[in-house]
Amino acid sequence: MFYHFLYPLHTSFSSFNIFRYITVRSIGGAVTAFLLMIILGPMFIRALRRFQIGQVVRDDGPETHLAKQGVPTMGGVLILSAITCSTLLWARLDNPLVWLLLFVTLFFGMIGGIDDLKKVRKQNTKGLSARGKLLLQIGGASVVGLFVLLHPGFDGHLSVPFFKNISPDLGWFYIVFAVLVIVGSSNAVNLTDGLDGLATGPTVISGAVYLVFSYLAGHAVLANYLQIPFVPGAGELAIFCGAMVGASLGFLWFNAYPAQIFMGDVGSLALGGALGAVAIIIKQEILLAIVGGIFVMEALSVILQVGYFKMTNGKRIFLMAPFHHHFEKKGWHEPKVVVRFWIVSVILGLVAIATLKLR
Ligand code: 57M
Repeated sequence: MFYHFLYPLHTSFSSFNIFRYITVRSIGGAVTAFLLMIILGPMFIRALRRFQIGQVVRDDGPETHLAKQGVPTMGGVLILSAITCSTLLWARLDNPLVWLLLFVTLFFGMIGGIDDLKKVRKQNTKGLSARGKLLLQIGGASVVGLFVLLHPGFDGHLSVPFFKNISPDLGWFYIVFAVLVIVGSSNAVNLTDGLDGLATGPTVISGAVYLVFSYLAGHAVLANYLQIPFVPGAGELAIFCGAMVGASLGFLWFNAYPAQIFMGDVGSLALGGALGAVAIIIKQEILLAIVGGIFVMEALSVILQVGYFKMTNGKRIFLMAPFHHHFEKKGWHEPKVVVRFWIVSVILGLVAIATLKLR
């Protein structure tokens, strides 16, 4: 919005030129979203308490989690509001990629929100049916896959990190691939969101890395120089990513151990879906497995544990899945697990950035 209202004034006041720059607007988006979270957070937490929107904790988990019963949940509503307001303020609103990303994020948020409300209302841990949730997720993700294939200038080629000359063309199968990436990413973030700040930290890091990649993908000269796919208009997604980083950092303020609020499925499904969608739109799909390595490891730990559990009639690989519970069961203090996962996430983020030159 600022771009449309303030940038035209640059003819009278040259300093209004800054509203043209994606870098300035990305930082503006991050700071705005962060401030919205910090200012509205306490009020929002009080409102959740008043309306008794508190977490229902499973009784089969690590004992330390029983104390978390009733912690206000659905903080994702505030995260999504901050991301949306900030993106609408700082991004160019004539860019269809921005609208696509906002749509898919809010759609995934809606799925999570319905799930959360069902759990809170019924006061149990069963929300939407797994099948219903998956079908809705597939529907939302297909929109992105279709858009990418049908939009002029986009195609079904994949970028493979570290290999500039390998770019397989998936053709129409790209839609299925896009669905796998977006739905997988959404559910992986959801599985990771089981300790204070655990999902929020890697979301900040992944958002920051994709901010850089979106900026580069939208810049013809830099994309060509770095030999990454040039996606016209992708630069504006850097503003969305900035807003996601700012909102997640602002949320972490309250979600850090001991958490005063959880994001709920409304937050985790939406943030994961958004990361998957950015990866698809800017054609850096496989990179997500590196940047979001923590999410991948958490999801894999569940797949392996459940598979092995079924195959062996009740034997386990980990003390408990997802992976973070394994370390808790081993006696690591919760913040220790979380900070160590963040450290791994930072390193993976750096590796992802390094793929720009190592190819
Ligand atoms: C949801 N949600 C947390 C909060 C958050 C297939 C199976 C492995 C699925 C998995 C599962 O359901 N995972 C997804 C994870 C829950 O948090 C809420 O959910 C939102 C995110 N979706 O925002 O609203 C609990 O996580 C804790 N929490 C924090 N801090 C936070 O900032 O401490 C969350 C956010 C909260 C709180 O305690 O109540 C969750 O874990 O429920 N299932 C599991 O994760 C279960 N694993 C399991 O059953 N493993 C088995 C195998 C054979 C399937 C095994 O290894 O033996 C565990 N989950 C729990 N307890 N809570 C089992 C034990």
